[in-house]
Amino acid sequence: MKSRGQRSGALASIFRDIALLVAIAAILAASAVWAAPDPSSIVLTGADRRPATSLHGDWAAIVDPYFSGLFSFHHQEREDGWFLNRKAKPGDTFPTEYDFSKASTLKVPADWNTQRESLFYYEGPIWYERNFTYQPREHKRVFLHVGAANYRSWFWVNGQKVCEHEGGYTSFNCEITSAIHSGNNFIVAAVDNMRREDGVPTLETDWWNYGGLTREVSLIELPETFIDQYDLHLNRAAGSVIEGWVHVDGGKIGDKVKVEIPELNAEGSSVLTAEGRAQIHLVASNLERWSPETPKLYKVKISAGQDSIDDLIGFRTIETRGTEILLNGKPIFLRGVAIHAEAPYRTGRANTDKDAETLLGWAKELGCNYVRLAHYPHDESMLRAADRMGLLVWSENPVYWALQFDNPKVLAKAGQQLDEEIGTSRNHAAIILWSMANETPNTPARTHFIESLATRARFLDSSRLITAALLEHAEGHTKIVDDPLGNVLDVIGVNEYIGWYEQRPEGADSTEWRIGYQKPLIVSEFGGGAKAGLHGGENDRWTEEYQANIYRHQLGMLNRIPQLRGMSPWILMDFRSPNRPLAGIQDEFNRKGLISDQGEKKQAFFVLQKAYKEKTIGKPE
Ligand code: GCB
Repeated sequence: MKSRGQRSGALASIFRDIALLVAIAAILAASAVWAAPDPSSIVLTGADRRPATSLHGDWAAIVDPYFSGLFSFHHQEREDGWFLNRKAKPGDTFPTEYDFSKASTLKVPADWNTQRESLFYYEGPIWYERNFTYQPREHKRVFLHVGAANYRSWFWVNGQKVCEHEGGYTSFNCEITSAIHSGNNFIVAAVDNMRREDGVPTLETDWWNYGGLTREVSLIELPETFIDQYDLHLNRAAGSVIEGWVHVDGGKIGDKVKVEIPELNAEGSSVLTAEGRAQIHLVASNLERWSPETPKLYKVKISAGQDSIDDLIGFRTIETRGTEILLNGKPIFLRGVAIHAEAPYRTGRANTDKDAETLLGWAKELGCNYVRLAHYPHDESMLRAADRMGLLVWSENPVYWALQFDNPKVLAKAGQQLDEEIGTSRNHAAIILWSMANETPNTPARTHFIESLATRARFLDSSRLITAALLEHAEGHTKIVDDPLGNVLDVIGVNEYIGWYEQRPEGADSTEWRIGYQKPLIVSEFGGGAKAGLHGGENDRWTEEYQANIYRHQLGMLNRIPQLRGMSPWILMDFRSPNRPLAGIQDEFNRKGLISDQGEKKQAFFVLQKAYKEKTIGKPE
């Protein structure tokens, strides 16, 4: 007979095996949801580093609220919608109701809402068309690169459908090799920004639903076999080892792949496995690590067969130890601010280098070393600027508020957007946190849904930390963070609005916090609204004084949370939201910005700036 000790040992091992099987099943289940990616569009890492033909400029545009360009009068999808004929050909026997050559134009890349007054509130489909000339070359494949199209989009080249996409904040690439020809070509796109119950995000959000081809659209030419994705990062344990992989689309087993960092005289090469992937390992002694103080980027050349790409990559490590966040092995406090992709001064969707430099420049001026890019993946230009300027980034999947968490199709959509987010941005040193969600309701279906996403994110990228912005609840003067989702996170994010949606700002003074997890905590949102230039007493809502008062009391309270490792108050700049109609004050802007949409700094900006610059907030590093 076995002793108690042996029995419990055997039982423990059975439980370990079961736990392992459950974990494997969870991973398989999570991957199964994404097992069949849409073959018509692919994800490219470093797409902005590829030579490209930009299709920016004026596109003919037809507003089609009933979507009759895509659906017949019995609401059947048309294979070759009326719009594709563009205009009546001689001998046509049917009336042609649409003619792009007579239509007015919209700028691309841009949202349509801020281009035409009649489109300000528009939610629905708009058709775009553009002519271009092209000279395809032999043995080359051509891809239509779409930086983002909100929310669903369909594309045809010379009347041939090339792809369909769902998700408004990630880039994708449609192969158009067989549709494009030499000389004059035309492209037709339908973009529909109608909110959907089964969308990601869904019907309710607190930001403007900017529609259109909101980010760069271009043509990228690639060799027949080409590097589609790669991941290069610093090994956590061995300081001078850069590891990762390169994937080659169409590559054959045994094909050679090389990665070089000329400045470091470092080189690594390897061969493709049957999955078209080569593992990379290279020793880079004398490597200067990327950090907010020294945002060093290296030119990295990746080559495989006929293809090569030069990227600019920084190398650093990020991990947690107990309740610490360690950047390059050293504890760091994240002095941050949240940012929406709202364009400074002109409003609308932010999508230029200048927008990124203005927004992140303000964050630097505030004394930040970190920004939360809410609530969806931002434009590549923002991530490049964060890499250059030395700002750590929280990047977020648009799993916002109450999605249909029990709908497997919605999980697949969130998963696809996560794949695109990680696939395109995985080499940005700036990104340290993948955020799975924001303020989701605590239900078993929700927890299961986000757990699957977290499993997927870790499977795709084990070098970064997983987080989410949770909700808190209160017992008397104690705020409690015990959402079960915390179990699957590396870093706990929590949003709270003491002084705005509840209590007076002074309420923070008597508030204690009980965090149910021994993990680093980031207060991912707090704040309150103020109209720039509106002054009054500390107790007068909407004044700059009231907002500044919230910040003063919040800072005192936050400093009393022992495991606080960062904060990103809501928000750097005022942003448009249809939920904010208060006339004369909000005028459809969420006014919680520290800076107005016209660049005016409010008093709270200086309160936070002082705390950040003098490091009176957070644990000394
Ligand atoms: C939140 C949301 C954010 C809103 C903000 C607000 O909790 O995460 O998207 O904009 O509050 O201003 O109420």
